[in-house]
Amino acid sequence: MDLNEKLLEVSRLFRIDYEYLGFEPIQMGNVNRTYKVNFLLPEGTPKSFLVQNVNTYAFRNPVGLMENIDKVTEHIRRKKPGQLTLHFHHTADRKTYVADGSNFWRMTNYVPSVTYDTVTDLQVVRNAGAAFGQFQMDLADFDIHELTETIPGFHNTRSRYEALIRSVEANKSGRASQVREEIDFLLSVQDLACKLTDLQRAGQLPLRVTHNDTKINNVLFDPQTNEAKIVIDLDTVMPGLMGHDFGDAIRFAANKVEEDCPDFEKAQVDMDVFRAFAEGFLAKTAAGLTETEVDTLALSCFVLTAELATRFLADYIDGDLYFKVLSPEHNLVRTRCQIALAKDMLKKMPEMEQVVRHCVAAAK
Ligand code: GN1
Ligand code: MG
Repeated sequence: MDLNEKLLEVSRLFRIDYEYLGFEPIQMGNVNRTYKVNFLLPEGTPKSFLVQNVNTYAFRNPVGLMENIDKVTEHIRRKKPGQLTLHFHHTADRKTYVADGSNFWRMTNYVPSVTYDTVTDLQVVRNAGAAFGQFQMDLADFDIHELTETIPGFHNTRSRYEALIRSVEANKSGRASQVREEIDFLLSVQDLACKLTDLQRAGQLPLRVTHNDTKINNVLFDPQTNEAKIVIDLDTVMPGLMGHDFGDAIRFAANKVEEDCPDFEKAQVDMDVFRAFAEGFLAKTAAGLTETEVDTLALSCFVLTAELATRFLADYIDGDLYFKVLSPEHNLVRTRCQIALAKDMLKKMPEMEQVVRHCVAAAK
């Protein structure tokens, strides 16, 4: 069966019975394959949906993942009758997926929109902050025990360090000796980088429902107004910390260069972007934050950046097994870029903390 026939078959299983017009591949994320499937309504109006083929190598528990997503999206949808929300279609037997041996399919509504990989427009950044903050608030009353931890220890920084140390000892690729400087730096900041994990373990930071992949290109914007329409890519929705979502968003959006920039010395926090994101995010969330969450929000940016550096570096030493690489040095370039950004964050920490405090005061 060719892809065209397959997408039609999958659409029918999701009970879309309109006249099928065909499909277009869509560039979205680095993990799953996405297609826009086009139909014609009886009155002659075109209507599209998104069909995704989930990468089950990256996501080992796709059924658990879809159960998480289904619960979360339905929770949000119930709160917003009549409003645009992300919606996963169900099969006749109420499943949000179609598994056919090697492939794992799902279908959502199609939302005409634009996304941004890098942003300089501060209003767009502020809107993205508000969208991720609103996502948090929409799920503030959701019971975390209903969610499966589909990637165990995803943001457990202590475990990420243990994994790095194991990779260095195993040295599968023989590359460990070339990256001594990077290993040493990351080890030197280990306790600071593990602060959120340690506070959570000590019961001082609450577990919440978090998105866990808050890159700005996971927000869909209205092409005319640049208002944020919805948050997408819920593959890593799991119990987590407020700082995971704030920190990862800043790590990505507020970096002056892209996360794999070879000119890694240029990696720095853009404080205007930091402030704009914090304003948007905290306007939505500040009222519900604990004091310790507020106190560690700026630090969380450093934590998430250092944590990702350990993941990139471990993967480099393992021989590039997890992250897709475009060149043999790609994971090393990413590591160095994250380390440079983490160092800049340490310098700017007092300023970042001040901005957070200011935004929290303004939101109350
Ligand atoms: C991965 O696949 P993508 O681009 O959505 C990774 C994130 C990292 C990110 C770095 C499931 O996200 O944790 O921050 O790469 N996702 C997973 O670019 O490991
Ligand atoms: Mg993702």
